[in-house]
Amino acid sequence: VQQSLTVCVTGAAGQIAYSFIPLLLSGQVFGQVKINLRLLDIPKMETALKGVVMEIEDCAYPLIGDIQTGSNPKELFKNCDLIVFLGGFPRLPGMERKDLLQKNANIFKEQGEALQEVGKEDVKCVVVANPANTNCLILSRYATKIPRQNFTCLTRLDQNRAYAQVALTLNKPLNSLKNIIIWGNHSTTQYPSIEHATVEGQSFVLPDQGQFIERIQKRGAEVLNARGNSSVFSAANAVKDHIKDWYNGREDTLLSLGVLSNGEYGVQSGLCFSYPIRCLGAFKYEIVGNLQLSDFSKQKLKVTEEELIQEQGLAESI
Ligand code: NAX
Repeated sequence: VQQSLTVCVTGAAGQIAYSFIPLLLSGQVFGQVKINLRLLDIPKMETALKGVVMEIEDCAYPLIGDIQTGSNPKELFKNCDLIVFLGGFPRLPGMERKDLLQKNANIFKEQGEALQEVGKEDVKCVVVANPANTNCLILSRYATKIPRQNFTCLTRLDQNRAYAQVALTLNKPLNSLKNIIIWGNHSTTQYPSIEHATVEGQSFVLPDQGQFIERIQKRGAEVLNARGNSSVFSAANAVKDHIKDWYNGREDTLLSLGVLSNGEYGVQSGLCFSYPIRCLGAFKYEIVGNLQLSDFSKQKLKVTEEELIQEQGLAESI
């Protein structure tokens, strides 16, 4: 059992960080482990970051260790055991996808270089900022001394959304469901699959699978339209679930994490692809590579893989 962990949160003055930090410091991610906190954001958010630190102090969390804030990843990534990448360039009105990809590729290039220079060789990374899969891939490219399995991106929010919708549709408790899988990109091409899923140990079908898939693919936009703002506490909650299960392991079900592909299921090696994952504890996992896929599923995997190949090409043209 760890006595203390050093955790950096990037985009720490942003919305998801504001919901995630309390989960981390109240012991909901690592249990009763002391947390040294590193908060990174851009220089213009320096005052806002100070405000976040004041609120952390005012919570009087017993688990808080030391806190450092700043805008230089080379200072803040030092000695970190885990880095949660929430910081990114937002999509502004009129901005093309290509521009967004390249802006973020630049940020993740710089942060990857910082990791390579000052990072611990066993640091674990969770990329949340969009385009999450491709940002994760770029990060790993520039931090070659860190093992590739230490890089993950978040598709747990999509997984949680899929579980919730299936539970509501079948009118069954959430904990009776297992092995719903998110394949591919955290985008509208993702493939939320019930092909290997069970309810109370039995496989099942949905009344309208097409509608289910589309609902999960577009859930982010559905929340945005209703709230006038993107998903925040559900995203923070998913970051908590992702790290907690990756750290502790999970025996009872397959999980979905974006990880660097070694060619499993014919996906281009090197892409950051959301796969069925078995979390083994102590931040170890394996990609479950031997599930039988229907032709329908194979075709869905191709679509999302092609989008990731395209994103990779755009990001590389920086
Ligand atoms: P916010 O815009 O509230 O916060 C982002 C923060 O990042 C800001 O404080 C900004 O100043 C900071 N930032 C920008 N450039 C930076 C840099 N180079 N270094 C450090 N910090 C930097 O966004 P928020 O709602 O918190 O969302 C964070 C990210 O999560 C966004 O990219 C968003 O698209 C992504 N999401 C990903 C999800 C997923 O499932 N993978 C779901 C939720 C969310 O949409």
